[in-house]
Amino acid sequence: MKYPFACALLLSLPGVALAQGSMTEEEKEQVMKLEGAQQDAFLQFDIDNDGKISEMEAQRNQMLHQSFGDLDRDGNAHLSAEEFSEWDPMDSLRDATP
Ligand SMILES: [Ca+2]
Ligand SMILES: [Ca+2]
Repeated sequence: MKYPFACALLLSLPGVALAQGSMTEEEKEQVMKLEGAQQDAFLQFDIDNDGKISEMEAQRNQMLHQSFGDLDRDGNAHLSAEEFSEWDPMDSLRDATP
């Protein structure tokens, strides 16, 4: 009865199994890259370099423009880096798909 015991042990430690099984060094690197890419994107949208994205600047990307109102939490018509970091392009895609 060695085998069922091993299974139960694995099931009781999902966090360990997940950390070891699903997150390879390569994947970690990709997550880092994604986070870096979002920073790059912010800089690309911030044309006048004032550290925030105006609605005019957001208009360059239809998906960002669509989410602009939601992302602008304090309603100052600008997205700070923090507000921009909440943007999930996939979210806009889901909303746009009936
Ligand atoms: Ca700007
Ligand atoms: Ca804002």
